Order: sequence, then C-alpha cells, then structure tokens
Amino acid sequence: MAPTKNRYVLDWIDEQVKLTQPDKVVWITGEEDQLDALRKEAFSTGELFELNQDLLPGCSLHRTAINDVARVEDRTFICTPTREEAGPTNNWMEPSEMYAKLNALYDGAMKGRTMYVIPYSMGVIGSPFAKYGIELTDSIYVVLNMAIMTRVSSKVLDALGDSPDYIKGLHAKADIDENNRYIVHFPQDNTICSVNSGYGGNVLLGKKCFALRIASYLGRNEGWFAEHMLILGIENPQGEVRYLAAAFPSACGKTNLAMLIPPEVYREKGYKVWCVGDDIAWLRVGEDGRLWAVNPENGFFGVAPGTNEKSNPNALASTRANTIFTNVVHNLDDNTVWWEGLDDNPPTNALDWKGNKWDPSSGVKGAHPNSRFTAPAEQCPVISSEFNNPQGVPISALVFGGRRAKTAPLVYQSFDWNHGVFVGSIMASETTAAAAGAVGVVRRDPMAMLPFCGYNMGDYFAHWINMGDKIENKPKIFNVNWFRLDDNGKFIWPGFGDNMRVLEWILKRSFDEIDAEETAIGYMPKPEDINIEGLDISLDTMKELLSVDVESWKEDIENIREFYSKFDEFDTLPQELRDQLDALEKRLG
Ligand code: GTP
Ligand code: SPV
Ligand code: MN
Repeated sequence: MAPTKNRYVLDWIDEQVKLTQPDKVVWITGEEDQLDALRKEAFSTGELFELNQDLLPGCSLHRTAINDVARVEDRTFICTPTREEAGPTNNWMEPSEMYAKLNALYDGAMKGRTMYVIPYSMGVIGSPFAKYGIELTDSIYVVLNMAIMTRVSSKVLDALGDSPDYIKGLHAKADIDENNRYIVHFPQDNTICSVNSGYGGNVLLGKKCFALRIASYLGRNEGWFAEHMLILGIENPQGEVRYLAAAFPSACGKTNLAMLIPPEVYREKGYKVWCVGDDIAWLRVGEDGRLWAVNPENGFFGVAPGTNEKSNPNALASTRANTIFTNVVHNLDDNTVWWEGLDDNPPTNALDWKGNKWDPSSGVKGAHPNSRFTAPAEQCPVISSEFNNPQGVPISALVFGGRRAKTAPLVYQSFDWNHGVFVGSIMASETTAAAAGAVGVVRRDPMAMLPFCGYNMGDYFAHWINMGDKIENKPKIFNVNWFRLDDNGKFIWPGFGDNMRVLEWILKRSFDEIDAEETAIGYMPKPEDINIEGLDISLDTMKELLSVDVESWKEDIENIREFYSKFDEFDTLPQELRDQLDALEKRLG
C-alpha cells in the first residue's frame, strides 16, 4: 500500500510504472531494517561487496561500469520551452522531442527489476527552506546512497501532504549504454530524467540535478541562490564563529577546505573550524539583511584519492563506518579499501577499481581518479552544531577559486559586490576527473556553476547583480588559488590545513580589521599580513604567491572576451560585467 494519498504523487508514479514496467514497486521508508535488507540483497547479487565489519562497520564497496565513472556534461540537458532560457552554455532540446526520446529508452526498461520509490528532503524536513523530491530508481546502490546523501523518510510524504510541490526524478539504469545516456532537466515541469548511468552525479538526483540545476532555476524566480559552495565556520579563541561559503569547481578542494584542521599555531591559540557543508549551499537573505546559508545535503560524496591522515583527517574519519566506497582498490588481505594518496603501503593482494587483479608496481592506478566515498555528514568529527539548523548560518565572506597553475594569485578581494560578481564570472580552472573528458585543460567555469546552472547563465549573472540590491549587509567577495606551480611543476603553497592562514585574512577583511593593498585586480594582502608562523616558506615566496603577472592577465582578458561573446546570441550578459571587464583592462594598463 502506498504510504500517501497525494494524487500528484500517485498518478505520476502510475504513469512511470506503465512506462518502465517494473516487476514490483517498493516504497522506501528510510528505516534501518529496510535499508539493511536491501544491503543484504545487494551483497547477494554482487552489486555491493561487504567490507571488513570489524575495521569498517557498515561499509561496502561498489564498482560502476568502466564506461560510467563521472558526470557526463555533453549528455546533460536543460529542456526549457525555448533555447534562450537554457542559454548558450547548456545543451538544449525542445521538451516534447526530448520526452519522446527518453520515453523510448524508458519503455520497459525496468522489466524484471524492482522500482524503488524514494521520498527525500533537501534540507531539514518540515523547515521552511526544505524542498522535497521523489526519486524512482531501479538501483539499490542509488537507494543506499540517497539514504546517506539526503534525508530519506516517509515523513517527507507527510510534510508534502496533498501538495504538488515536489521534484520528480526518474532514474533507470537500462543498459548503461553510454551512447544513450541522458541526464535531463525540465525546470518548468519540476522533473529530472536520468537513463543509462549508475554513477553518482548522474543518478543521485537530489544532488547536482535537483539541489543545483533545478534549485538555481527556482532560486532565480524566488530570489535566492543555489550554489556549488562549501560552508564552514571559524571559531576564534573568544568563541565567536564567523562563516564563509566558497565555490571551487569539481575536485578543486571544497571537501578539503570545508573540514580543515588549523595549523598548530592556530590550534594552540584556540581556533577551531566547523564544517556545515562540502558541496552545495542554498543562500537566502535573512530578516537582518545578511545572507544565510544552509547545506541541503545530509552526507558527503567526496573524492577518495589524495584523502589521507595528513591532508584531510576529518574526511577520513567520516568514512570509517556506514560508508559506501565507489571505484576504489579492494584490499583482499583484510577486506578493506585503498586509493592513491591514502598511504605509502598499497596492498599487494588486491583488485583495482575495475575488479581486476592489481599490481601496485605496474604503474597503473588502482583506484579511479574520480573514485568516491559516500559518508554521513554527522560522522564528521567537526560537523557544525548548526548543521541541522533550518535557519542556516550567516555568511560574512564569499570565496571563489580554481585550479590555476599561473595567473591567479593566492588571494585577492573584490572592490565591491558587482566587481565580486565579475570576479566569479571570470573564474577559470583546469578540468578534473570529476567529469568525463580531458583533464587539465583550462576552461572558464563561472562561480564553479558552468555544469550546474539550470538556466541561461547570462540571466544567472544578472540574478547575482540584482541580489546585491536585496542584501543589505553584503558579504565581501574574494578569490583564492591554492594551485599555483613553480618552475618545477610543484605546488608553491602548502595548501590543505594551511589554507586557514588565508581564511584568517579573508575574515579580517570582512570585518574591516586589517588593511590591504589596492592593485589592478583588487585588494591584496601585504605579504607580511598572511601569517606564516610555523611554516617553512619565505617572505619572498609569499611575495611570489601574491604577485600579479600583468602580461598573463592581459592574455586572459582576450579569453574572457571570447567567453563573454557566447552570450551575444541572446544578449543576456549584464552590461555591468562588460563595464567591469573594460575597467580591469584599463587598470592593467
Ligand atoms: P567535488 O566533490 O568534485 O565537488 O570536489 P571538491 O571541490 O570537494 O574537491 P576535493 O576537496 O575533494 O579535492 C579534490 C582534489 O584536490 C584532491 O585530490 C585534493 O588532494 C586536492 N586538494 C584539495 N585541497 C588542496 C590544496 O589546498 N592544495 C592542493 N595542492 N591540493 C588540494
Ligand atoms: C562534482 O563533480 O562536483 C561532485 C561529484 O561533487 S558529483 O556528485 O558526481 O557531481
Ligand atoms: Mn561538486
């Protein structure tokens, strides 16, 4: 029996059942007994491997198909009635044409399989800012991941009542055929369709599909932001906590920054960092005129490689129980997991991410570069006491950043809000393994939202500019780059926990507690104003990290103009941004 009488839900599910023709339909309640039974079923079919329950209680391992290891941006569509609404940076198809294509792929796709109905909430169930979704899927892996990443519960159906206000999601694994793989959003229909994939970002529909693409569309209409941002709080020795949100592209350091452990010199003084979120922020203007942020998720879907006891001990600790590992190395000696960068002792009796016998001395990577862990947020040793606060936390600084070998200095501050929007709009970063395609190619990725904006990005920029008028107490806007390389191709800045030193400057600036130098690109720290106590780095190196290479900035201007010219087609780029670009060019001389 369906646990709801909501006709909008029941009629929609009936239609999808007729289309996909599952053998049976199972409603997910979110209760542990049911999830445990599903885990056991997945162990019996090989969909999941149960790991060593003494060392990793509640943990399991999953391998995706080898052609299905990352988001597929070229197969991700925004299907609005007109192409202009989707804009020049999104793939678009006319909705009825796309529905016809999808229906052919969904037709009978669940024959012989079970359809799971997952009611879930993005945000605290019952809170004014929560939004609800129902995902239909034929994958137990999806059910178990959604139960970690979102708030899955029958209570969602109670909170929804007989309202039509929920996001519909249909996922079918079908044949995992990469040539018929589609991740499609119909913002006007509150609908997401995913077919022929079993990889995280393509199939956990609450995450990028709902909480960013659909939510960004809703946010523009309703006057708020859905952003690809981590949220963290820094507690000073007096016990005061200041919060910031930061947008970096995929696999560029959000999870690491969100739960960093401050360097010893800070810990001794009593500084602490609290993690509110590591990937997605929903931001609204509060009654006090400040910007308030909630993390709509309930877990971390984090990059495994590079995570270790030194780089991110809090992430590692979060994964020691109740975690699903995807595409990592399976250590057969003790039935645990391993990935590149975990430690210097790769297992010799092991299977690689493809499930083949693996020889660590072969030079071939054992874990996929985009292998991930799905871990409950509450298991993070530094999860914020405000994590479940439906009001969220007040944001004092917004930070943009990317992976730039040159050009971008360690940190700079925008002159004002509109200049800050400009700084976000010109973000660029080297591509990573988080999306299918070439790695290490510099591309413009405004606000780290290029793959995640659910409407015309020109209108998105305008929304950012307009919000500036609505936020009375605006956060200051900054840009950071942890990834500058020296002539030998080594990172100059130590990064990770030491990024705290840069955050300290950012927060001091946000509260007008420190001076800065005015440069062509924005306000910059005096080299001696970044605390390098206890760090093996010279003042000269700091000067290098904070230098502005005028020639490469001038080259960049050309590239920015080219990127901006994409928006000529529908003429949606705000004049404010063109003015900002001209002003920057002038200042560079
Ligand atoms: P998504 O989950 O894909 O959105 O990524 P993310 O932004 O959360 O990235 P994450 O924190 O998982 O970092 C990805 C990669 O960047 C890992 O390989 C890290 O080791 C590396 N990384 C993170 N922070 C730093 C840093 O401060 N310096 C350097 N050099 N590398 C870093
Ligand atoms: C990203 O790619 O930015 C991620 C992982 O956070 S995924 O959920 O696959 O999008
Ligand atoms: Mn992400």
